[in-house]
Amino acid sequence: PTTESFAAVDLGASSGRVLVGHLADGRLHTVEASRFANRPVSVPAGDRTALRWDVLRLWRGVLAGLRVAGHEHGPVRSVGIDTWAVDHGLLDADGALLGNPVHYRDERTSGVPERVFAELPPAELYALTGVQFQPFNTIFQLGATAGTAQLAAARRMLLMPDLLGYWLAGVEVTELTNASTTGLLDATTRTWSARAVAALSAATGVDAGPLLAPLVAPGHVLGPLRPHLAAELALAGTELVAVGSHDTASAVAAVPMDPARAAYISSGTWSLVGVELAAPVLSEASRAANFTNELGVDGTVRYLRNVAGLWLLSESLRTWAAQGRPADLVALLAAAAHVSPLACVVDVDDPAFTPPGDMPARIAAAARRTGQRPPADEAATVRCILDSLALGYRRAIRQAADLSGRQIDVVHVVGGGARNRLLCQLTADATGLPVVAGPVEGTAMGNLLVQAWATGALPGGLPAIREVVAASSDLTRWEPTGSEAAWDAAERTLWH
Ligand code: ADP
Ligand code: LRH
Repeated sequence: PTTESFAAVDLGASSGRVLVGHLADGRLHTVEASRFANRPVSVPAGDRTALRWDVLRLWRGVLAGLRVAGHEHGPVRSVGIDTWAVDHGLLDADGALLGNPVHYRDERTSGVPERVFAELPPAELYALTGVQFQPFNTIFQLGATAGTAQLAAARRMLLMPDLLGYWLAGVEVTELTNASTTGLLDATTRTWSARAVAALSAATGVDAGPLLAPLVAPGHVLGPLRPHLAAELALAGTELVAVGSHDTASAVAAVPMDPARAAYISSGTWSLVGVELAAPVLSEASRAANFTNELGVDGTVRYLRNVAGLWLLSESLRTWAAQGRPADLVALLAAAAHVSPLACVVDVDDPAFTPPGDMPARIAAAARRTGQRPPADEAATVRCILDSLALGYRRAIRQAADLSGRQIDVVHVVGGGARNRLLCQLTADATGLPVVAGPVEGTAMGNLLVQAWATGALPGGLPAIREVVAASSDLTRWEPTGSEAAWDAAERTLWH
C-alpha cells in the first residue's frame, strides 16, 4: 500500500487476531496478520481449581501479528488493542504481572456480590454505575481477592487490553469504554466512582482506589512503543492509540447502522443486544431487565443486554469432541436447518449455562425443568440453541425499545455469528424485522477506524466510521418469514 496502515489487536473469548488495515477511496482494506486460539487453562489454586487466561500465549500471538504488520505491511501509523471486558491483571511495584489473569467464568466471586449489596443495595449501585449485574463484574472480582498475598503485593489493576498496551508501550491507563464494564465507574460523571470504591472496601476490605489507573477516552494517542519492541517488530514511529478497548465498543462502532432506528447484535461468544443512546437509562425498570449502560466511542452509550450467545454452541461442540464424537460446525448447522422449529427452547441466560462443562446435558436438564422433551440428538440440540438465541434476541430487542423509547425497524448483526445463516433467518423471523448481517470482523474494523480517526486520517467521528464500514463490507439482508404466533407461544413456555 502507498498509504500508511493501522494494526488492530482484537482478542475475543474464543480467538484472537491481528488485522492490518489501510484506507483508500473511502474504503478500509484489511489483511489478517495472525490468528490464534484463546483457550483458558484450569489450574489448581489452593483447595480448588481456577480458570485462568493463557496471557503469555496471547501475547505471543499479538507479537507474531505485529511482526508481520511491521515487516510486511509497514509503515504502520498506529496500533490499537481491544479484548473482552471485565478481566484484568494486577501489577506489583516493579510493574510485573502478579499471576495469570482470572477468567470471568471462574467461580471465585461466589458470595461477593451479596456482601457488596449489603453496603450499597443493587438499586443504588445501578443508579450510580448503570452496569448490569453479572457476578464477574470487575468490582466483584476485586472483592474476591480479599486477604490474598497477591492483593497485598498489588499496586495497579489493568484491564486486559490496557495490560497488553502497557507491555507494548509502557503506559498505565484505563480506557473508558472498558472501564464502564467494571462496576466502578460513575455513569453520570464518567469518572471512577469513590462511592463504589468505598462500598467495595467496606464490604470486603479491598481498597481498589490506589489500584485504579487514570482514564483515557477512545481516540487518544498514547505514545510510541517501547524502543526494543519497536526495533524488533519494525514498528519505529508506530504509536499506541486508545481505541474502544472493550471489544463490544469497537464492534458497535463498526455497525453500519442508522442508530436512531436500529438495534444491533454483536454476535460472538456472547450476543450483546441493544441500541445506541446519547445518555444512560438508569431507571428501576432498566435494572430489573438487567440492561447495561456501557460507554461507546465518540461519547455514546451502549444500552444493551448480554444474551448468552454462541458460547452455548461452541461449548456443546467441545463437549461432543471430548466425548469422542467430534462434529463439524457447518455440517451441524445444515442438519439443524431441517429439524422442526421451536420443538424445544431454553432460557439462554440461565446462570446454569455460564461455567464450562457438559453443555448438551445442561440444555437437556433445562428442557425437562420447563416440561419439554429434551433434544434427541446433536442436530436437535443445535436447533434448540439457535431457536432459543433468536427468542432471547426478540425479548431483548423489544425490551431495549420499550426502556429507551426507541422505535426499531431493523436489526444489524456483526461478528462471527453473522456467518450463521440459520441464526440470522431465525432472528428475522423471531423479531419480525429485517436483519442486516455483517461485517464478520466488525470489531477489528471498529478498532482500525478509531485509529484512523484519532490520527487524522479519517475526519468525522462515528458517522464517518460507519460510512466506511458500509462501503467496505458485503452485507446480507434477511427478511422475516413465518408467523409470530409460534414465537409468542415459545416465549410463554419460558417466561409465562
Ligand atoms: P469472539 O470474538 O467472542 O471470540 P467471534 O466473533 O470470533 O467470537 O465469533 C465466533 C463464533 O462465530 C463461533 O463461536 C461460531 O459459532 C461462529 N462462526 C464462525 N465461523 C462460522 C461459520 N463458518 N458458520 C457459522 N458460524 C460461524
Ligand atoms: C464480549 C464481552 C462482553 C462482556 C463479556 C465479558 O466479548 O466483552 O461485552 O460482557 O465479554
